[in-house]
Amino acid sequence: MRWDIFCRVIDNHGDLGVCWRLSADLAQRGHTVRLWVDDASALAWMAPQGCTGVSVHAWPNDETLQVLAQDKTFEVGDVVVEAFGCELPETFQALMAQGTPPVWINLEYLSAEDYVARSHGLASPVMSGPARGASKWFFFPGFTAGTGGLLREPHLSARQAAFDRASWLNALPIDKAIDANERLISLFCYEPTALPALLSQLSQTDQPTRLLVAQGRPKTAVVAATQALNMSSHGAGQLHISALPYLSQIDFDHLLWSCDLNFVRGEDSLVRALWAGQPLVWHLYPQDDLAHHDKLIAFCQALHMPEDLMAFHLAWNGVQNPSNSELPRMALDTWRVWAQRTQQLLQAQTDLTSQLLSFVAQKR
Ligand code: TRH
Repeated sequence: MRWDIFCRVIDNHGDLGVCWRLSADLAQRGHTVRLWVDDASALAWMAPQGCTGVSVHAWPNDETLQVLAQDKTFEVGDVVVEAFGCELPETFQALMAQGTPPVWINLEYLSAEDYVARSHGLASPVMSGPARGASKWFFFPGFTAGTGGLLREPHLSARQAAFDRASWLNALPIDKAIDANERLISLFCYEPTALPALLSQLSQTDQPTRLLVAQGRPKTAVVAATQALNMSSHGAGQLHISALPYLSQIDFDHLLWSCDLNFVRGEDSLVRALWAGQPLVWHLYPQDDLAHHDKLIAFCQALHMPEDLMAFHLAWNGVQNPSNSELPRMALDTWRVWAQRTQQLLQAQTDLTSQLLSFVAQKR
């Protein structure tokens, strides 16, 4: 089938990260995808190699849409995906109303909260605008049956089985080669108040530790935290801090597969860390109304997280007393058992793209 996927980059990289991953997954299954995005610049490092079957288009302005409307050869896709409620341009909606209406999907944000299973797959009639009377279908990713599932491309486990950790780490462009006896921790976060506590905890552990810091906000946050601690930006004691360049999504997976603990954030890197099967700590996208606290608790409970890992999550996300910047101790052995079990549990679930394809087949 032919797909039109619309994506607005709010801030950070997850909107585009998810839409690209979905587009590439569909294309690799033989579909043709047009990805319409207002700011595609992050694809330069996220997916430098592009993907056959995916064409990237600037978010269409009225002029472009007028041209498309006159272009007799232009056809709206069989499926239109409005990612994260990004509101399709009215003129495009008018094009959708001509001819056979496409299946209109609103792909929602990922959450483990109860409302997801209740809302997933429901139709919402379009009450106004040129597509009035059409139905928009709400598709909610999720961790449990009754939701739309999680993005997991078909060849992922084959890739993981073939991965050569040692040679990938050796080729990593960082300040100092990684030592075999170093514990590896990746850091992808916003600005957690507990970051200084993490750095000082890691500098005093009993094992040499390498913190691999992702480019962008994590790197800036680490510089600020080391200054606050009067610590060198390269770390101290048992801790050595290495800044990473922006990695492609493929290499970002390799980072997660190589580390003994992954600090991830937002939505897409959380799912990739779950597939990595290594201990993870999730930093939620902070929301003013603290809605992310409920989202976090629901996640910890839905995935039966060990108590101490949940306590670590609450501290890392500043739940309870945000001023508390202390962190509980890490228990990587028990956290790894949980991560492996959770990976197996979630891999048994039908992946999001497969569920989306059968959902669309019913609605066409
Ligand atoms: O960047 P994020 O914080 O995006 C967030 C979430 O999507 C959140 O749901 C949304 O509300 C908010 O944006 C607006 O975190 P996320 O979701 O993990 O997306 C990051 C993407 O960037 C992910 O696809 C991984 C990718 N990435 C790389 O490929 N290479 C890198 O070097 C880095 C740092 C990220």
